[in-house]
Amino acid sequence: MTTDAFIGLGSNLENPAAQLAQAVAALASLPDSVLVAQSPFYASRPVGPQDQPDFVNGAVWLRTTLRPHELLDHLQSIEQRHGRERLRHWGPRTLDLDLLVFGNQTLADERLTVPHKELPNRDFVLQPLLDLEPALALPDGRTVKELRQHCPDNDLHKLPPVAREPFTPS
Ligand code: A4P
Ligand code: MG
Repeated sequence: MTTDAFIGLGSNLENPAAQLAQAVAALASLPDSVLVAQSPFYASRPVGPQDQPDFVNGAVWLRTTLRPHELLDHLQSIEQRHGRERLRHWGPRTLDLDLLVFGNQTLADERLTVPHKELPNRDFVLQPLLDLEPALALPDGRTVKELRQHCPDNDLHKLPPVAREPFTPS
């Protein structure tokens, strides 16, 4: 079965926009998946600890026959290849890949909560989703558009386009 999956990308270390561009290339080459579209990238103030650099955020739309936990495995292995270290909750990171929406599925187990639990509170997630698919709705019927109107403002700034990095398998 083919599912439309939306993935959030975030980075605030070691040239964040380049981290995201490389991650988009890695996502585009995942098995059993095609990249439908990528959003613009945005600069945003950190949510959580304030003693860390601003973030760059974006999102991609994948059409995939992977199952959700298989997709999460791939996201985590891409994070690892980007030197991701899990040091502090909501702290700085070279690359964070979150599975935001997986078709109309709702999942909650020890590894995976979908839709992502913070999605309604984060303009840096909702705005790229709106850019990708203005009609997107969550399984409970709430639209991303209405969530975006009610979520806290995090001073988003759209960044100029970054050239897609060639993907080099490691
Ligand atoms: N996990 C559960 N559900 C999911 C999902 N839908 N997608 C589990 C991905 N992972 C999911 O994640 C911890 C565990 O969440 C994983 O092992 C996975 O099994 P993590 O990325 O290792 O750890 P974390 O940073 O402690 O938590 P989390 O929840 O990923 O942090 P967030 O919510 O991503 O927040 N400010 C701005 N402006 N922009 C940002 O991108 N990001 C964060 C991190 C904080 N502030 C930010 C930003
Ligand atoms: Mg994460």
